[in-house]
Amino acid sequence: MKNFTANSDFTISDQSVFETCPSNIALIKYWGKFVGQIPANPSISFTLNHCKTNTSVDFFGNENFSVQTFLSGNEEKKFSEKIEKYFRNIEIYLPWILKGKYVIRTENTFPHSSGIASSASGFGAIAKCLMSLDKIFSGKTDEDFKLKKASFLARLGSGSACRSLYGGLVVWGETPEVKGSSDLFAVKFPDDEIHPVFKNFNDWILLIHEGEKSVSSTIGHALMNTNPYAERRFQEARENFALMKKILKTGDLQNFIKLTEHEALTLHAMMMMSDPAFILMKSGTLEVIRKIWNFRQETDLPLFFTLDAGANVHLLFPNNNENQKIINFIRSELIPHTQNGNVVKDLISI
Ligand code: 2P0
Repeated sequence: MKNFTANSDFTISDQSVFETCPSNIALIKYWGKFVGQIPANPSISFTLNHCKTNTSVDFFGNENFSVQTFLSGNEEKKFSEKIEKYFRNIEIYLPWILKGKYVIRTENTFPHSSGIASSASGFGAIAKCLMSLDKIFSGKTDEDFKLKKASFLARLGSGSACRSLYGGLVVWGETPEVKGSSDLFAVKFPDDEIHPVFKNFNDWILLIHEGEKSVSSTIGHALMNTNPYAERRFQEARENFALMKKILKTGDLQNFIKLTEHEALTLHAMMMMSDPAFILMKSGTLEVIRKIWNFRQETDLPLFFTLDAGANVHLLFPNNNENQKIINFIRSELIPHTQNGNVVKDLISI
């Protein structure tokens, strides 16, 4: 952490910066953390192509510290309070951060209150804006360092956000499987360790439930502290990470499907084993999973799912010319389980 602390060698001025940051979906899940936003196990995620947050920051230097935030043009006082607290927490890393007034305008490219997590792309975009300001104020121009520090700062806002900065497959959490990996920031998973079959995938997000979920991820993570299965889960996640690395290299799609679905179901099993227990899946989530399994059994076609901490289902299938049957099936059998017929069609390309 010492590396990212900064001295007070800076000159502030009024500035405006703009940054965009994508969302990500984990294949090996982060669920459970230690003090200081340290993950209990390594995770790996696909970066999405279309689901992004666009953020502009107007900084007025030498005014009293305050934060005003607008989401899609509407003032969000709760966001402002959260960001103000976040800025106070990271002052040792950006010593100029409390020396001005901020007007932050942010919007997501995915529908508002769709139930798609915006904290990853949101904190990713803010951290990028902060590092752009830091570059101006401190005169430090090392782009690699700037990216790494943006990931480090994004993590302190929301853990999964640190995986949104690089594109492609991204790893967060120290593991002997990935050189340079760290609990403090994410790193890119090497492109030459990824078989071509995984380099062009569809991720269609079925909006089973739109709107806020009943239990936040932060509370969900905290409940792992008393979950009797937590240690076993953290150990299994490490084993699964090693297995995933092999699968990514060899292009073993069958085992990729099996492991990705297992991770998603384990995440939700952990929620059910928490005290108090909670369930974020809806009946539509379960119906979709049942139908996907039947479809695969009948057709042998590579349609599978992963889940975030919510009811929506991420449908994963290779992006090639042979998937018309899969698309027809999604249209006729799966979309009817969405709340309002909405699907966010995203892509993963590496
Ligand atoms: C992940 N999730 O790996 C896991 C799997 C959701 C399901 O990280 O408390 O918003 O801000 O660190 O990162 C969602 O939790 O939680 C999450 P905080 P975060 O993507």
